[in-house]
Amino acid sequence: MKRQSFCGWTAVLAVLMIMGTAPVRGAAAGPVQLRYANFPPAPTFPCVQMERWKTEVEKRTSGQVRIQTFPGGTLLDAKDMMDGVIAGQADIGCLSMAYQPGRFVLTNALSLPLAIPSARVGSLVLWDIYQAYQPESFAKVKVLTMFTTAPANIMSKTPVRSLANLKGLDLRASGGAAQILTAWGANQVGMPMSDTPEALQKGVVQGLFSSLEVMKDLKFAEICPYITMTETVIYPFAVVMNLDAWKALPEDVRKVMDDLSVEQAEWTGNYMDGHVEEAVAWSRQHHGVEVITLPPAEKAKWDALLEPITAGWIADANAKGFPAEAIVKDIRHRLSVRAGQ
Ligand code: DTR
Repeated sequence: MKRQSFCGWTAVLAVLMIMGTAPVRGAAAGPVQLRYANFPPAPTFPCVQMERWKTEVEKRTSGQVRIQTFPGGTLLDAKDMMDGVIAGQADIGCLSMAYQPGRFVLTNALSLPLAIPSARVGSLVLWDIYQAYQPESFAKVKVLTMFTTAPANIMSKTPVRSLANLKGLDLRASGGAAQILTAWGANQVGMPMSDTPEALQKGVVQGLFSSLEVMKDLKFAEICPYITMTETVIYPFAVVMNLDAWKALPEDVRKVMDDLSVEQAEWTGNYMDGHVEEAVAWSRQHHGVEVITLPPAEKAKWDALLEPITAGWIADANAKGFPAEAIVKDIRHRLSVRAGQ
């Protein structure tokens, strides 16, 4: 018994000595390390905004936090992003809500054909709506920011000058944008943006429906010599953090991240809007891309085909228990407010 008690006390002493030297996370142990997962390639705007956020957080926390970024799906891919962050496979993740339309019903309302004029306005209204309604779909994470693309346009291998040119054309899109292609008579092919370069090269699709910066960032100008301006719909994104990782952060670090939320939304919107202009100019200059503007009478036909989409979303969202008409009315109001700022 005595021998046992001596051994027992020795073990306790050893543990206490080790504990006494073990670093306390976030205190004497040096910076908190956070892993930030993203799904598209590094040159694309979701990753450009990720690097800007990393720089600002590391600067504003005076080095208390170090963020390791993982572009290109190297830590989590597009469809696993939300569940991967909830499970702690990454501390932070950037996700395109269009890839899971049934999961993000409320915030995907921003993908309705509401004539959102720019990524800046879309990003600020998306953040306003998230703050106002706090959707249940984000209850298991901390939302660090949200932003949108610039309005989507058609990028194609063959010219699209009319609905007749669009009929049956295989075009890549996702979420609300996919519904719009279907309404116009195209054949929408759903896939994450990260899968689109291969689909274009293999001829699985004849183009895509998205914001135009990818003409440069993913070099689609080399494959799609035509752009048809529709300026119809944006795609919404969210940057989310694992809740345990969030709660483990020092209070002053959490304040830095909270204060960055709407600033990052606006920064990303402004970046996107400016980069789209650059990408279109680059595509025309370096690849002779033709930008097609639809005559007003033709554009009116396209717009008329979209009218049932918003009514359809309202019916679906009402059935799921959302105050759908009030949400759409609120979005329209906030669009007019943010557009005027
Ligand atoms: N096309 C939408 C959004 C999007 C627009 N540009 C990029 C660049 C990288 C990833 C996504 C996007 C989408 O596929 O989500």
